[in-house]
Amino acid sequence: MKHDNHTLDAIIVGAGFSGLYQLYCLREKLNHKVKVLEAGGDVGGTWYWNRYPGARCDSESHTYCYYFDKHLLEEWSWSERYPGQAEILRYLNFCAQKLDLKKDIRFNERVTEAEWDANSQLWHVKTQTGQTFIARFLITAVGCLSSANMPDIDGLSDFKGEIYHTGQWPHDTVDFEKKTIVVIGTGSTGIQAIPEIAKYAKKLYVLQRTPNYSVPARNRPLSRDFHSAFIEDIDSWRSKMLESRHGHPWIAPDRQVRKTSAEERYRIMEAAWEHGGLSFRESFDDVLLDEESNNIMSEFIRQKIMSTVHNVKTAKKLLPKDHPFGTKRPPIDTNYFETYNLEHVHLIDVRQNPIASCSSAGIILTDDTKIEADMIVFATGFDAMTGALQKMNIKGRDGLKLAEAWLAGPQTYLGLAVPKFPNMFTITGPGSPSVLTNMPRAIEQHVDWITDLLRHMVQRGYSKVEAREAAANEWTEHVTDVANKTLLPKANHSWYLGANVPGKPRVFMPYVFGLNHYRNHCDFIAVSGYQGFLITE
Ligand code: N01
Repeated sequence: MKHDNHTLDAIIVGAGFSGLYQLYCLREKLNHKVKVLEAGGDVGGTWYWNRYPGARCDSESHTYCYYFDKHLLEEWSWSERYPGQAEILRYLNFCAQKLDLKKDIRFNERVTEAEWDANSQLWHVKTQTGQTFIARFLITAVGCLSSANMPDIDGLSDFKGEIYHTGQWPHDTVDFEKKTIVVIGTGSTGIQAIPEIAKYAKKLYVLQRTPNYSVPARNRPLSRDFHSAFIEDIDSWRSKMLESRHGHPWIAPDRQVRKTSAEERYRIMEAAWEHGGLSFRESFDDVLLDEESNNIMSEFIRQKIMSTVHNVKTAKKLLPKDHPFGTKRPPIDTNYFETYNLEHVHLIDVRQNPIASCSSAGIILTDDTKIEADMIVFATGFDAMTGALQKMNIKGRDGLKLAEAWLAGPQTYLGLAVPKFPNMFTITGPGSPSVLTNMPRAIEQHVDWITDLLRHMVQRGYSKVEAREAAANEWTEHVTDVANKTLLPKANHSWYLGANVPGKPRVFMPYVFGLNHYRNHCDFIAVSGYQGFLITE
């Protein structure tokens, strides 16, 4: 594409898994002039920010990595079944160095504004440092869970102790020793952090609003033999992941909970529980489709909680009852429920007795109970899927703000593009399978697809592409329809629905039909000449 020396072919926002791979593809395959703008001080995305104790991925290590380059797979060997935060950061640095990516990344450049200029047909992107970058394409690679959700608690600024949000964890060591600590939130993050913080705290209060299902991770070290066997078999691992709904290397067998005898299903669930990890949910294929089947599996987990936690009152408080298993992102844990057997760990139900305010000394509950603390840790999640995109103040055609366009919920075509926002792509955007999958598989698919579309445009001399409104409307309706065929929208407080953020429209955002079906559909759209897009000179 032709432009002056200052104009880039593309600006990519974010240097996590998606931004790094998109940079590599555009630079190496299309010879594009590209800059990545990254708010953080280094590569890593979610793994740069989420440094809280216990932070670890729930996809298995040898699947939670790039598969596009055999050398990267061969040269990096993972040390544990699930990769810890620090190891993932080392891995992404290794990839960035091998592929020489950092030279095209501007760190500490938080995007504050991006505007489409109809005259020049270019994006003008401004950052917090006052710089402006100009490019033909704007590609967001900001992750789905990167805008922290901080509850608005009356008097929080009066608190004299330390305050942390798990998603914005400091780089310096946080010292828990001899301290009384409050953790708010029992999602995947809280469930990982609580056992680690409990190891050091003098006293730990867990403020739980919604009890959660959690399955043991059964993390363990991996041997060199594991790595060699994996390398021998990479193609088979890859094809299993690509054939599956979630991008993990397992496929739910054609087996339904309800149609399996009580004895047999107990045996299956017990074996899956012992094996540990997210595949527990895939022991049957009707868990998210059939309420009665789901209830049987949910009850199995409730019994595990009752038999793990010694104090019956505490155990009962931990039983998830207000949503079916798997309808909120299922956490996997290491000694989460066991932690409540420690004498210095106290569970407080803030659904029954909500947080009223904060004082200089700690948290005050509605019944006037005062919890004095040295530190409050917010494990309260994210303004998921749309938060980080909207924070960038993106303006499309005729000055339309993305926040206005999405007032009633995100409207996208394939989760990849938004009508009235020409030449903009949203990697793992709302309306794509993203958070319901093993993310690197979803990311590679999106990046490959965007790269192919840009190649298609270069080859034909086109310079502008925009999703058609009718196609986006139809896709967004389809996303809602397929979600409604499952139990997933039944979780009242789920971030999948935006229900965790006050005032956010209640719309089921990820695409539940499966990464395998989604990929086929995207491929079909490409071979049909990019149906649903208006591509022009
Ligand atoms: O966030 P969450 P998260 N007062 O939204 C509670 C991924 N992830 O950071 O359920 C009191 O799930 C809230 O209560 P409720 C993964 O996709 C992956 O834990 O809304 N409590 C909930 O308990 C995950 O799903 C990994 O009633 C308040 C908690 O805070 C996603 O990130 C590890 C509150 C928030 O849970 C987000 O997980 C970690 C308030 N005002 C995360 N506001 C792995 O790969 C919120 N809460 C393993």
